[in-house]
Amino acid sequence: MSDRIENVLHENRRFPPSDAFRADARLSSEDGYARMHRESIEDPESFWGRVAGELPWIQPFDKVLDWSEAPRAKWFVGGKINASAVCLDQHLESIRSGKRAIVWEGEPGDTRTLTYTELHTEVCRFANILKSRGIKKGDRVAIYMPMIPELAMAVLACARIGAIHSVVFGGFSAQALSDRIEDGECCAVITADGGWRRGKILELKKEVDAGVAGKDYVHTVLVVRRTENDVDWDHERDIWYHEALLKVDAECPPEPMDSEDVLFLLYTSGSTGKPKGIVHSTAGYLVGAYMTTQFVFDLQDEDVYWCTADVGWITGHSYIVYGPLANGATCVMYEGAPNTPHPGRFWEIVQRHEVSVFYTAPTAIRAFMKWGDEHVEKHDLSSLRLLGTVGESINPEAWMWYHQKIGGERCPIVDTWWQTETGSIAITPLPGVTTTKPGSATRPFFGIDAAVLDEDGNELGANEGGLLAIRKPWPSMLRGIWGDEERFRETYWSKWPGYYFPGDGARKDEDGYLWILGRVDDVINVSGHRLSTMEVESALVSHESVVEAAVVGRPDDLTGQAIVAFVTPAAGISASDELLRALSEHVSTEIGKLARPAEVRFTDALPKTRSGKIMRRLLRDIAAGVETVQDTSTIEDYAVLAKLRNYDD
Ligand code: 7RM
Repeated sequence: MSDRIENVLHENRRFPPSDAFRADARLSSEDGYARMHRESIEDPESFWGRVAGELPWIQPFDKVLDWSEAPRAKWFVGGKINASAVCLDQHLESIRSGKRAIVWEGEPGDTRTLTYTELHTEVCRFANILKSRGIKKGDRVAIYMPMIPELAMAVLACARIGAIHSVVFGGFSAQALSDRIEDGECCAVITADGGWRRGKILELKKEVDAGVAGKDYVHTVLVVRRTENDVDWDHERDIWYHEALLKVDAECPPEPMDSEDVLFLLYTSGSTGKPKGIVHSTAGYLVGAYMTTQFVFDLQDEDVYWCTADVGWITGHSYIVYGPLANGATCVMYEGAPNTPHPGRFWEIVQRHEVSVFYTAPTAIRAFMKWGDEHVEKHDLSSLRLLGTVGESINPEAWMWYHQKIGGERCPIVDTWWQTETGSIAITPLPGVTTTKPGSATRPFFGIDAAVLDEDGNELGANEGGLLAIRKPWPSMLRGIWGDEERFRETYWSKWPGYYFPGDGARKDEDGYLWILGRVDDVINVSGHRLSTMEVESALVSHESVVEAAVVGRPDDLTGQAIVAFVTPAAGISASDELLRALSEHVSTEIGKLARPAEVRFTDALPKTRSGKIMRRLLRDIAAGVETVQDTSTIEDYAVLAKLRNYDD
């Protein structure tokens, strides 16, 4: 049987960067990109050695790459560096010392601004609190916090003393937190009394109390006061941050860390069973985050940069904390929901802080489309000059809306493909160079040798859908799965010898542009035709009556699998047989009869992870009518699941 994924969607629109954008861009010529990319692949040691040389080293490295123990890469061997010093100390002696590092807005409307000098001081004091509790280099510290400045400080304070941080998204349950604390054997948890979400208090301390119950090895719970709700207190274990602050000074030299020392763990849910603690190194990770931030977001000193992700997700690690701060950028950080107190909250923030670079997820863009253009049009978005997306393929309809309504048709859009495992952006347009095509993440970043292969490792031809592969090591690649070497090798390195397997399907078009087809576990096989769920979804969403769609396969005696589509109709449109027929017809014209759903289920919401990814595995079980055995701990809204399950009732 063929393992190819059929290519069904065609997109002919092209968007070259404007002359105005190119005039000031860091990189503005195709030749420049081609030359740099070629060097990064052919001579990675000199390329990355030069980039790494821009960071402040405590002790220089003597070798750029050691791949002799593949898949265990060692980058910048022999060097010593500290991530918090890269993000903070290096700016103190420059014109950036008084520059705003973090411009924060709480959901209730309170604000706080920290300059690089101020953030440095806060991080040093924070680090001294950790030290005063005996926390030291190599210890694991769980961080479970709302999106407040202290979250960034906690991350950087751990990095400063060489403790390994493990950020757990503040919306996760006590159980999810408990599993992650246990897997990493964390000795401390940094949290807050609560955080604001949609006008309500998320009681984080309560979850922590449940999550650490019975774990004697957790000797410290450090609590930041945010929402002032009542909390239970263990006088041995718990300490208030604001009280501890009074007892420490602001002098804390950064711990010299070996390039390959672990900087952090971050858990991702695997396709089965227990979440994987992805391990990232210090220097390689920083070099990746630093360089991608600079080139993908074309960062200039005047920019006000806003990434809307949560720090509990890799996007927040790389593009709220490490990447932007290593570059001395001004970063906006927002605590709350995008529609609190009104659906225009994000645009109000863009206007107020004159955001120039804005990075969000397709799922958020589709929500804005659904809420209506009037909430966008009320605000002045003329400060924006560059837009980005991440998390899943962006359907061309959402891309065009983003381009027109948010970007005012003047901002390039960078559709960035990457993973927790890649550490930093791997496939992306460069905004001053790349002519974009809506829905394509375009071309590999420097150092990324991306190819589309079949199961046997043969490279496929133009427009043949297959498996995405990365054929060379890159600095910010994962260094392992915490405590599970076997799973690390099996999951990522066993498909083809020496090549990294990300688990995504892709095709390369005639211009060498990459189109990500979604997770290969999500591919549907109808009568021997392998279809990407993403493409069928994209066809559905291109119908005017649809805002969102998720497509899965259910077993079918005749065709192997049959397509089931879960569809959210646009505002004011209700489910009807007529709509059903119209959608079937639409998919038929867009893709072909073959891709017509056997069943369409209308729903007002889809089950998603907290980072906005549709949980197709759950939908697959629902479509097949079986009880789910999947890990549901990362689901955003259980009510959605319950509703879908009771569909037939
Ligand atoms: C950053 C992040 C990784 C998975 C990845 C893909 C999907 C991410 C895009 C995308 C198409 C994109 N890390 N993905 N970005 N698919 N186009 N621009 O999302 O570890 O949480 O997820 O997300 O399937 O493998 S993650």
